[in-house]
Amino acid sequence: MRSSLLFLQCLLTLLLLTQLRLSRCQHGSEEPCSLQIVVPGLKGETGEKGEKGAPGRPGRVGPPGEMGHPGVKGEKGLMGRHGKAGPAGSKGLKGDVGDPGSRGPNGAPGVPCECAPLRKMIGEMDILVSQLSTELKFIKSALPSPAAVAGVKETDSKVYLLVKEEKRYVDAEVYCQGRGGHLAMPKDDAANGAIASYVTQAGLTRVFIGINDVEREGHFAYVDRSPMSTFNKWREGEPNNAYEDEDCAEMVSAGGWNDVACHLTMYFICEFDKDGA
Ligand code: GN1
Ligand code: CA
Ligand code: CA
Repeated sequence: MRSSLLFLQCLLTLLLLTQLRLSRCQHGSEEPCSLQIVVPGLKGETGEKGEKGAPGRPGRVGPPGEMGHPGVKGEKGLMGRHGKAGPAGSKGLKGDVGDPGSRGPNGAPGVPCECAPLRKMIGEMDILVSQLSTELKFIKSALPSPAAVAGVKETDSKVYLLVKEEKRYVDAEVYCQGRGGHLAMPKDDAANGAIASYVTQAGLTRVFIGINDVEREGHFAYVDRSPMSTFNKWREGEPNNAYEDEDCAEMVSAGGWNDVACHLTMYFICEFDKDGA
């Protein structure tokens, strides 16, 4: 088997060499083409051992080793920096009252009292207190039916009270007298304007005022029986005693007056003198 293999190898080598020689002939060689057979010689003897080779390349990185034993504990480090300030704490309890201090030195001698100006001031304050008490009593008297009282309006000398209860003229005057006043009696432009603005601010269009000609037709007077002076605010064409039945008076929102029947019911305005007026 081995010798037949060797024979086959020799035959292949011979074929190869034959091919080579043929190809050289075809490429224009001056040698005449001839067939030469080349046969390999015998195997030589084993040579001497060569020198030691150069060191090889480093091997691949190995897997991580096992964890070592814990080392010896190190020394304590230095103190760290201060941390940030924390939130404020809750307020502490009040401390005990301290002991009284020792008595101070005597003050300088006083000057003789000038009592007259002080007495005068005290007298004036007494008057103010009494005025305030009167006003407070009045306000309190108006309180039992606060829903009906649309606040008060003041001038230098009067306090006006708008009463939002519909009453006939006589009942309205009774109501005002029961609180120490009368139906409003405008006796000059300032008073008439104050009452008119009060009515307008309240969003009303008409209120009874304290003027009538009940005693004598055509001769109007105030409800406290004081006569009417030249001042009046009758609207154009009034008083007209319409239906021969108009002996009382109303103020409309712009401040003008109109005579109306006394048996009508409507809101009204009371007036009160301020103390000393
Ligand atoms: C009113 O109701 P009539 O229009 O006739 C008013 C009178 C006025 C008159 C002026 C109850 O009368 O007092 O003079 O308008 N009567 C009532 O036009 O308001
Ligand atoms: Ca009349
Ligand atoms: Ca009228």
